Amino acid sequence: MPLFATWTVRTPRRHRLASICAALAGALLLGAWPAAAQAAFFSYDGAFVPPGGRFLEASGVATDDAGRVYVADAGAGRVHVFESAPAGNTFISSIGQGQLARPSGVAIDNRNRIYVADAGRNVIVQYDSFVDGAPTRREFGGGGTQLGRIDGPRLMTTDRASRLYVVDRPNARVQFLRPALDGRPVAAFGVAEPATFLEPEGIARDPEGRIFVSDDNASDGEVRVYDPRGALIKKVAGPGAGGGQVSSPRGLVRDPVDRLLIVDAGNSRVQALRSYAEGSTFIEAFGTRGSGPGGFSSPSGAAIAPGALLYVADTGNGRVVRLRYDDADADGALDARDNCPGVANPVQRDSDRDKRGDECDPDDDNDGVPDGADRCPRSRRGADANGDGCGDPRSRILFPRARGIYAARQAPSRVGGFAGADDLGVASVQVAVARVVRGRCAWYERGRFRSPRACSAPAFFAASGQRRWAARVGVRSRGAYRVISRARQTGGLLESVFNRRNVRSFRVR
Ligand SMILES: [Ca+2]
Ligand SMILES: [Ca+2]
Ligand SMILES: [Ca+2]
Ligand SMILES: [Ca+2]
Repeated sequence: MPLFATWTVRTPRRHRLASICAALAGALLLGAWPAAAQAAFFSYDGAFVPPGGRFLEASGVATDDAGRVYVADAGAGRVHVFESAPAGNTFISSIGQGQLARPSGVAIDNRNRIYVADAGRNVIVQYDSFVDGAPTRREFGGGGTQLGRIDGPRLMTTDRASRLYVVDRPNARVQFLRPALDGRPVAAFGVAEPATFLEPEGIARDPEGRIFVSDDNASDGEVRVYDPRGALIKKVAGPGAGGGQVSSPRGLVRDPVDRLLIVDAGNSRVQALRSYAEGSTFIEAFGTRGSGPGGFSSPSGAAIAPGALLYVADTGNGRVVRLRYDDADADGALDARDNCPGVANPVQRDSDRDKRGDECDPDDDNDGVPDGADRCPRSRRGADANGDGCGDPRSRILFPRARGIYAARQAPSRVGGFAGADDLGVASVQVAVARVVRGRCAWYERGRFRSPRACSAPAFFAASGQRRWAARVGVRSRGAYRVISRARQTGGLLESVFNRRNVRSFRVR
């Protein structure tokens, strides 16, 4: 019985939410967030099998951009593809039937090309698509010890340049290949030295190019890390059953925050270690020997997917197990990257992009008006004269055109434009039109231009429309004219700043 095994039985989401809310309510009373660290790092989230009821020998697992899961079934001689969905993983299709002998590993590159390690034929097979009966795109490798030959490919990984890193177990080495160049080898390095590292199986690579390799041995299994040129840096996990110790380690996965997830087959569990930069120290283990939820039997490959999911080939139980990890609030965002840990906010919306999710941010739009008092809590455009958190109303004149000169016959009969008032919206728009005579303004009221008076006292009348507005004016005489517009915000605030946007002059001659 492993010392650090944890049992977590899946709780219905409704109950999880209720308990999160209860925890939050309690935490708010105490003035603190619930401690995410108290929750289990891993939790069981289901399991799936292909048509036929079980995997004959599930080995490597990979996922693509869309979260689809590819499972190499060495016993069935094909790769099964499954859809990813919150409710579970439904079977889509199979690849390589009649072509693959014993597919051991599978990897997907950043263009969703599929690479299958066929341990039965000592080749890597590349496919373009997961569609049923997809044609073989290309094969490379072939048995042998020379560079570019592979005697018994196991698990694989890719990098952003679409290089493929293959564990060549009988040759106790890792090879880098370039599928784009017909699988031309880039380099290889041996893993056997120092001694006892003779059964390499799993591989993972971090963004700095460091390569993690597992040694699938029950008594002296380890996980080692190598530099990008294949020089051994150190051992990150040694033999044993304690936290951070391994027995027959197989699949390795690097997660988005550089943690290492290890399929610790001999101990029937998975483990999480902190990033290399944090010393690769032990975080938590999950699993025990068995076939129920939380049980594993001789697991092998693994892969992560969007939604804080980890898929593990539970080989002896003929299934693939889906775990949720580092997601105490069950919102599908890894808590290490969750912008509101402790609250389920799957959308992770962060209106002001300050890295605090709206659900955790007391001022979502960062305008200094707290959400509770902010009438536009998630928007703020321009000045805010009355401090309600909403941008002030603004109107803009589109026609007549600025400094336009019109013949008397074509004098404008309408003025119009646009208006906006943040999320509260525009209630109405008013306009004032004057004929300018020797520095005084004859304002247009009730269908005609009145006697000249001060230009500083415009006579506004209602335009029709809101966001798009227009008004009729009866301009007939030659002369200089001025148009002013102002918008009223829903709730009352009237536009009070006048400039070239909302004040226009034109001339009729
Ligand atoms: Ca989360
Ligand atoms: Ca969250
Ligand atoms: Ca924010
Ligand atoms: Ca605000």
